[in-house]
Amino acid sequence: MFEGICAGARRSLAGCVALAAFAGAVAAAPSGAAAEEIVITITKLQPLDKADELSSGDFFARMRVDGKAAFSPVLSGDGEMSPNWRLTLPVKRGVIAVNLAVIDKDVSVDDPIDINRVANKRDLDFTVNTRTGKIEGFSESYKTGQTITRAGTENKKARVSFTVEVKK
Ligand SMILES: [Ca+2]
Ligand SMILES: [Ca+2]
Repeated sequence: MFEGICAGARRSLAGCVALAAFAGAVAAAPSGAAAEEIVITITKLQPLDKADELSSGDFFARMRVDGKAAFSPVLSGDGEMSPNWRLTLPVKRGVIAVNLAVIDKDVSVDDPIDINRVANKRDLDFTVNTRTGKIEGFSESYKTGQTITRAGTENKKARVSFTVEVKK
């Protein structure tokens, strides 16, 4: 099951490990605990300043839900990119707290890129209602499938566009 799931989708190793852990939890849970998946697709990424002093930034995205994480591959560049990264995590039905970060990969410490216009906050926190498709936590509310665009204002910043979907 582990290999089948991971081979069928473009997931990082970390995503596979997280999924395998969840699959074990589901197997042990009583029947009726329906599982769904939240899928974030990063459609556009535009660096707004230099993430690295000496080279183009090397970016990846990380989605976190309930202690599990999914990671995109790394993409280098300094112009507008269309990575179409898909981040997928299994969730229970209901209102799910999601964290989304864009990170510049570095040899020493990975730097979070500012994609949140709120001061001193670089990542995005929002909730997804898997029953209604409502996405909340931004200044306006969205529905699943709509493109959400956010940009940071602090040093090492980017504009990111993404969609959120619920797969049943
Ligand atoms: Ca870097
Ligand atoms: Ca910020």
